[in-house]
Amino acid sequence: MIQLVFATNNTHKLDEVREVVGNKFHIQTLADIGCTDDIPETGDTFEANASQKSTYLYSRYGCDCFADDSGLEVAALANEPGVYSARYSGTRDMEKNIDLLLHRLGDRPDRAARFRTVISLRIGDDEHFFEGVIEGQIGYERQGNGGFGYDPLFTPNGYVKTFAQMTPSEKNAISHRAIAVAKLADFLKTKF
Ligand code: ITT
Repeated sequence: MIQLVFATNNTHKLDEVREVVGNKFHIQTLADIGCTDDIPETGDTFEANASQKSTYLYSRYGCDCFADDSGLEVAALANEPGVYSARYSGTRDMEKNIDLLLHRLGDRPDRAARFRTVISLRIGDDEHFFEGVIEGQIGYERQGNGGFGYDPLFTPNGYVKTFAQMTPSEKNAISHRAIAVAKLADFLKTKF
């Protein structure tokens, strides 16, 4: 079976990707290969950051791997927080990040937003990108306890529950990450 290292320190991402992939291929963690490095992430696009993470891992550890860079783009805030989603308030504290987003949006009626994931896959010297996007709306307050990150604020278009009110499998049936991972899995199926 194909083995790939997922270059992430975010255990929520790992759980989501493992659920979507099932037994199609085997995902190893950074811990599995003994990597405790703080992998740099200094780009200003999702593509650049995903590539930076997978390239770092491939060049130091020589393993086939992939990395996901993702975030929330809010139309009325000129697509903020975007690549800064994880540290929007200057910290990784999601309570503060969510508070800042709600503060900046205020009571504006235009609450359109999208989650975007870009995956960079490194197999040998080859690199391939896969993207997933889901459009939705930002709420006026948090709703739900599931998921992670900005999930309590985001209701996908056509649904009444936020990602945080959905079960993991409900979120994984439609999410930006699931869309990107499904493309990755299809690609691997044709190649191996
Ligand atoms: P790695 O870089 O180690 O993978 P990270 O959490 O730093 O983990 P990113 O740099 O890709 O990941 O930052 C993405 C941030 O965007 C993440 O911390 C969340 O705040 C937010 N985010 C991404 N996907 C999300 C999702 O499915 N639901 C809610 N928030 C999400």
